[in-house]
Amino acid sequence: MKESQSWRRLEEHSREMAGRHMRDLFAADPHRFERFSLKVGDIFLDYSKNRITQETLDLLFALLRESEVEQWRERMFRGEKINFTERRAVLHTALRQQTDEPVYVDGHDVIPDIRAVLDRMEDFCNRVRSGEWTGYTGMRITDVVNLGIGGSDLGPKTVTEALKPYAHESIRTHFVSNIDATHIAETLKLLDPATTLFIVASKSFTTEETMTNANTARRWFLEHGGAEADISRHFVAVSTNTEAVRAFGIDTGNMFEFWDWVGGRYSVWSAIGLPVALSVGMDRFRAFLRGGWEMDRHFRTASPEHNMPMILAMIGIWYNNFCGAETHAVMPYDQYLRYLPMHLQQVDMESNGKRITRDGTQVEWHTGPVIWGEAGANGQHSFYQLLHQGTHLISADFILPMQSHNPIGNHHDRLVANCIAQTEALVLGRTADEVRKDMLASGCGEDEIAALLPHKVFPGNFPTNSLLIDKLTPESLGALIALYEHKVFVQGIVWRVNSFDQWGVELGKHLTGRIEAEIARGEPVTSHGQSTNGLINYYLGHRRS
Ligand code: G6Q
Repeated sequence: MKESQSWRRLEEHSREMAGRHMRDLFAADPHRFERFSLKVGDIFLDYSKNRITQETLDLLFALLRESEVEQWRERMFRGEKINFTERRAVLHTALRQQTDEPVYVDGHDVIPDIRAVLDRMEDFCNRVRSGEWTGYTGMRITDVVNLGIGGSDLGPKTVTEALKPYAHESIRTHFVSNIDATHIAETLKLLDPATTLFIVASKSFTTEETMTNANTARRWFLEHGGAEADISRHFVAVSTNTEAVRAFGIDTGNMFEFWDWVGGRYSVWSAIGLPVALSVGMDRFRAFLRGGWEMDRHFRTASPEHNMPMILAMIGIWYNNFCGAETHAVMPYDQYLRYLPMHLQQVDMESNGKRITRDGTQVEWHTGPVIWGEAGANGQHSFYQLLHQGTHLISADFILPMQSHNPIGNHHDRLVANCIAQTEALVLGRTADEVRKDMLASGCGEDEIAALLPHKVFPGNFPTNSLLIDKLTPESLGALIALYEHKVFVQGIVWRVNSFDQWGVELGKHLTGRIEAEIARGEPVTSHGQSTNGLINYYLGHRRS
C-alpha cells in the first residue's frame, strides 16, 4: 500500500502541509465552514477545524477508492464472510434493517429470525415493565442486573445510561462486569432478590468473569429467600449457546438468541440490548435500531465526499498515518454520554488494533490509534492542559447536543460555551503578540512579561471535529453509534486488517487457566519465568491475613 500512488502523494502532501496553520487556512477561505461541514439526520458535523485542504481530502478519497472501501462495504451488508479468520459474516447492520429485503447467511435469510427475537423481547419487556411478570413473592421487578463483560456490557451500559431520561420510573438497571467480587458485592447490597431480575449476557456463555458472577448471583438469590423453582422468574439469558444456557440451569424459554455473525462489540443492536429495552421500552429500542439503520442507509448510498463515516475515517487516517498522531480523543459534552468513550474504545481498538493484513503479512503502517476521552467539561479541569500545550498531536471529536434533557437555568448555554470555546482555543491557540497585549493591558511590567510570556503562549493548530446533535434521543444515539462503527470499518479496510476478530481477547480468556489451577493448589511454583513465579509465590504467601 505504501507504494501506491495515493499513499505517496499523501506523504508528499503532509510535508507541504506541515508548516501551515489552520488560522491561515481559515483566513484564506471565508467559506471553509460551509465547505467542510455536513448534516445527516440529527447529526451536524463540522470538520473545518482540521489540518486539511480540499487537496488533502481529494488525496484521502483517492486512497479510499484505491482501497476498494465501497466494494468491501457491499460485501459486509450482503453477508459475505468478511471476518475470514473466524469464517463469519458481519451483520450487525441486518439487526437494525428496517426493510424486509432478505440478507442471506449460508443461503438462509436471517431477517425473519431477527424479527422473531425482537418480538419475543417485546413481549418479555412489556410483561416486566407493566408488572405482569413478577418475582417469586408476587412483587413486580424493580431492578435489572446485566451480568456480562466486554461487548456484552459496554454497549448496553453506554446506551442505557445515554437514554436514562426515557427510563422506566420504577426499574433501575445495573451492570456488573468485573470478576473482582467488589463489583457484584456492592451491587447486591442494594438489591432485594424478590424484585431483582438477572440477565446473564454472554455470546459464548463460557466467559469466566460472567459465569463467575452469574454463579455468585444465583447463590445469593438462593441464600436470600429464593428457591430453585423460582430461578426461571429471576434469571434470563442472552446468548448464542443454547446448550450452555440449559446446563447453567436457565430455562431456554427465557433465553434470547443472537448469532455468531454478530460481533460482541457490535451486539448492542441484538438481544444483548435487552437491558436497554427493559429500561426504555421496546418502542424506543426499535427507534434506536431505526437511527442506526438511517446511518447505514447514508453510509451505503452517499458518495465518499458526502459520506460522514468515510469523512471521519479518512481524516483519522490523515493524522494517524501522515501527521504522526497516535491517539484520538472523544469528548462528549453530555453527562448521559459519559460511557461513550469507553464503548468507542472497544469498538475502535478491539477492531483495528491489529498488525497483520488480510494477506497474512505484517503491516508497514500504523493501524488503530489509542482512543480515550471523558465527558466535558470535566476533562477541561484535568488533562486538556496536555492538549493545549503538550507536545503530542492529538485529534479529538467534540460531541454536543443542542437541547438538554435537563434545561435548568443557564447550565446548557454554559456547557455549550465551554465546548465551543475549547475547539476555538485548540485551533487558534494564543500568539506571543496576543499574550503580550493582554499582559500590558492588565498592567504587567516588562520583566514580568519576559518571564511569563512563553508559558502563556498556545501554539494552536490542534484538530477537532464537532458533532452537534439536535437532541440525544434513541434515534440520534443509534445514528451516532452506527456512525462510529462505520468509521472504524472504513479505516480497517484501508489498513487492510480484519476488524472483526479479536485474538488478543481470546488470549486473555485462555491465559489465566494455568495460573488459576496453580493458585488453587496452593504450592509454591517454579514452572514460569522468575518474575511470574515470584509474583504467584508472593500472592500465595500473602493472601490470608
Ligand atoms: C467483543 C469481544 C469481547 C466479548 C467479551 C464477552 O467484540 O469479543 O469483548 O464481547 O469477551 O464475551 P461473551 O459475550 O462471549 O461472554
